[in-house]
Amino acid sequence: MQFQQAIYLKSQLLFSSQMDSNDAFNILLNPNLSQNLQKFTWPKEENTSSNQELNEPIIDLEGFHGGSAAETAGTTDLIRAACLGHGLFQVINHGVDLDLIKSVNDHVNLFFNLPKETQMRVHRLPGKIWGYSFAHADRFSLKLPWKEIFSCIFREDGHDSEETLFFETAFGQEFEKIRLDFQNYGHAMKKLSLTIMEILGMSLGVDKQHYKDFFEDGSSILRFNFYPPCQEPDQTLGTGPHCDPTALTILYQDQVRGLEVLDDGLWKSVRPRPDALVVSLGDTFSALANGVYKSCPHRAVVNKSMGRISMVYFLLPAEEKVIKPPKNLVSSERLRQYPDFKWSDFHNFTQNHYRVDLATLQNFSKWFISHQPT
Ligand SMILES: O=C(O)CCC(=O)C(=O)O
Repeated sequence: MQFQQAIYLKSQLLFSSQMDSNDAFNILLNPNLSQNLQKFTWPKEENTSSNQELNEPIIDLEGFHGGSAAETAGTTDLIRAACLGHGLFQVINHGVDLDLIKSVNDHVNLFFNLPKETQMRVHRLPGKIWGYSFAHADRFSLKLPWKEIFSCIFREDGHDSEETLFFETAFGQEFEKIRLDFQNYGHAMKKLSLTIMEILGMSLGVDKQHYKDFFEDGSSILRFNFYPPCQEPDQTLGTGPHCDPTALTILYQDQVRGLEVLDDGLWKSVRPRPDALVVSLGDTFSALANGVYKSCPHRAVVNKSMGRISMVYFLLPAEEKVIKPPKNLVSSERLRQYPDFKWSDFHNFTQNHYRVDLATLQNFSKWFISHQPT
């Protein structure tokens, strides 16, 4: 069967290049191919598509950037409507240099085309977020996603971080140009995400500085996904159904379709637009909005003939900041939906106790409350 062959080939590729370098990959190197096949197979109810396109708003940020009150009000209304529904919209004239996006996309493309042994120089180490991994094989035991991932953490002063040193050691001088582009991309995304935080604040009737100030000292993750073509795309998923545990996600996708959002009970495709960035809400923002806005349920499908790249920026609060909604979002009609918690608590839950899915925040809340000292 072709799907089996595809897995076999991928496994052989990994096997030939890094046999003993990473336990995480052993799962894929298991000689028992039927077991491997099973690990990439998702139940039918989780991978049916509707063949419909999502009707998300395309929001032009030019008026907001230019200070137009009328356009800002229009933008705020559109964003409120999207966030009361599925939680996703696209932005154009977002202020991120399109050449920079292209440059980062080129680096990412190049990386995913490197020989496996070069990629494996930066394979993700246990307990770290950054680095290269295949199929999240170190964290997931069943229903593996059909993708390769390269992640980095973005910090404003990232030059001397452990992670930068790790990449520099692996790639040498050549990494400098890439590091600079990643750094500039991270800056631009952070700036855009703080702008969106202003608009989200206004859309919820909260002081426009409220969420912006909250995230000012936060860090961010850049995740680059590569979805190889798959001979049996209907049996697997590139990224399983989930809501991001983080606060806000800004995604650039190449022109190959794959991102889908659960809307009215149907998985609908988010059409790639060359100049647009896709923005979606995560669980942490939902908690900060006392559940008035929900996080966006999404996933990525794969296809038979074309590889796909997505570049995902996740905005996070500072580790120890307490996540709680502003007073005006809590009332006797709308009681607190989630407990006070810190990003470090939530992150620990998703890394060590729970595989992220569509109900992470609800399950975290229960777990967190039950683990509080009495
Ligand atoms: O690649 C995509 O379109 C979605 C990626 C995603 O949801 C993720 O990396 O968490």
